[in-house]
Parts: sequence; C-alpha cells; structure tokens
Amino acid sequence: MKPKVSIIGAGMTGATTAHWLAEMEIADIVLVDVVEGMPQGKALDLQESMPVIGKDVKITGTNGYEETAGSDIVVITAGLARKPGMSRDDLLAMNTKIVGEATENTIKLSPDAIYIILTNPLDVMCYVAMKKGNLPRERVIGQAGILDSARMRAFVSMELDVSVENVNCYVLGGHGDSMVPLTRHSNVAGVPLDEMIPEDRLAAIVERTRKGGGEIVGLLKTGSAYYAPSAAIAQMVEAILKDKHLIVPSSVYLKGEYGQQDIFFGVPAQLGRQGMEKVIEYQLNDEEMDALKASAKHVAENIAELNLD
Ligand code: TXD
Repeated sequence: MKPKVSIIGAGMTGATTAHWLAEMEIADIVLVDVVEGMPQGKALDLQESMPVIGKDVKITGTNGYEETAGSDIVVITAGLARKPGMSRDDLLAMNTKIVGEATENTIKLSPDAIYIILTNPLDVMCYVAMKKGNLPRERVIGQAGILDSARMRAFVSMELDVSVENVNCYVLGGHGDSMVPLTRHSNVAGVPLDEMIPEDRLAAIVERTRKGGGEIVGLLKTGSAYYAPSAAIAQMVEAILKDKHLIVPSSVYLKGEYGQQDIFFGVPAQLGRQGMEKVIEYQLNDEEMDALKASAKHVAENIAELNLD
C-alpha cells in the first residue's frame, strides 16, 4: 500500500501540490475543501491524467474528513487571503480557526500524521496546529524557507546564467518581509556569492527575494504564488516519506536554538520519516543574529495575539 497524503484546502497551492505529488508517484492523495464539488472535480481531473503520464496513484476529492483516515502526512493549505477592508488581525483570527479545526479534524483519524503547514501567517499557523493537535514539535513543519531560498536561487541562476543545481541559497527567519537571506552561507558550486556577484547586484537580489511573494501577487492580481510553494511542499513530503534526512530551511518550533524559545521560525532543519529530526545551527555573525532577532520578534508578537480557546 502506498503512503497517504491528505491536503486540506484544494485551492491553488493545495491542488498544485497534488499535481506535483501525483507526478512523483510517491503517495495516494486526498484533497479536502469546503467548496462543494471542487475537490472532487480537481481530484477526478487529476486522476484522469494518470493514464497519460503513466502513474498509478489514487486521488480522492471530498468535503469531509473520513477519507483522510490513516494519513502519513497532512498538508494544510486551507485559509483565507486578505481582502480589501480586512486587517491582518482579521486574517489571523479567521485562519487560526480554519487551521485549528483542520488539525483537530484530521488528528482524530490520523493520530500518527506529520503536519506540513502552508497557510499564512505561516509561522503562527504552525504554532496553532501544534497546540490544537497537541503534537510534538517533530511532527509540525512549516513551509516557507524552501520557497524563499528557491526564489533567491532562481535570481542568482538568472544573474550568472548558471544551472540552478549549482546555486545554494539559505533564507532563514520568519516568512515575511523581515526574512533573512544569508548571503555569507550561500554559494555557487562552493564559491561564496559575494565573490561571484557585485555588491549592488547582490543587494538587489536580496531585496527581490524578500519581496518575492509580493512581486507575484502584483502580477497575478487575483491570488498569490502557487507553483513554487507547492513544489516546496512536495520536496518536504518526499524527504519525509523517503526518510532522506534532507536539510532544508523550514519553520520549526524552537527550544533555545538560535537564542529563540516558544516560536516557530525558519531555520535549517533535517527532515526524515520521523518528521523534523534536527535543527542545524549556523555560526552567525552579530549582524546576521540581529536580523534574525528582529524577524523573531515579529513572529512572537503575532503568536502573543493568538486566542486558542
Ligand atoms: O510559503 C508559504 N507559506 C505560502 C503561503 C505560499 C503560498 C500561499 N501561502 C498561503 O497559503 C496563502 O496566504 C493562504 O493562506 C494559503 C493558501 O493559499 P492558496 O493560494 O492555495 O489559496 P486558495 O487558492 O484561496 O485556497 C485556499 C483554499 C480554498 O479552496 C478554500 O475553499 C479552502 O482553502 N478553505 C478550506 N478548506 C477546508 N476547510 C476549511 N475550513 C477551509 N476554509 C477555506
């Protein structure tokens, strides 16, 4: 029997995650959404594409939770995006409810599942899932860092006309404008970035990375990025199901690492069949540490606003 991955929220990121995962043929997939017919329709359409690409994967769409029973991994992308007239607090309160309920509804049926969270505000929603599911920290991992790092890698690759495979970039911190692209640790085939790219061009790449989400929203106008975020989720799912011990930037619950307590925060973490296996601690200089602290303060303030009753 294949592993089972349930994706709560079958919108742009949820459905595209299903698409990447089906292509990888690593799990059967359940898509859950509140919109009637939509997850069923997307699942059936995707199922009907399997004969064409030659993959044997079962894809189920549903408005309920029964079909998620026995999931190895639960991915939560369900949530609302900010609309005109809505404050960030409104979004925080509404997505807290949605992510909290999605966690409670799934954990009952899949008590051993590992959770990957995507819903914004990301680091805070990871906290909600951990608390509502009463989960150990190993089993809640937020996706942000792979995406932010991939954006930086894409920009470096375009700048130097070099393969994306040669470009290693590490973006840490909270998922927002205060994220911290670590240029000193980033490299092209082992050569530090600042030896390859002039200072002003590198500064522009860092800035574009920080604003990468907004750049896409500005172009799409009706939604936010979904190809790269969902590809990032698929990489995390694969790392877990194949027990790869893959180190990727992820939002994980910190217990003193990087001087931070009781928050989810983007740091390099090792992922395998047990979930988050290890936090990797870089040697950071004062400037990098200060930037991380500022980013952590922002996340901690949002967590303090939570009402988890
Ligand atoms: O890197 C990252 N962390 C991010 C985060 C990258 C991209 C998107 N990011 C956030 O993910 C975004 O700000 C949103 O909070 C979520 C989902 O983004 P997506 O682009 O997929 O949004 P959609 O297309 O609006 O899909 C959300 C779906 C939609 O179909 C709703 O009907 C559904 O969520 N939804 C629910 N499903 C199940 N259960 C409940 N309660 C529910 N409420 C809404």
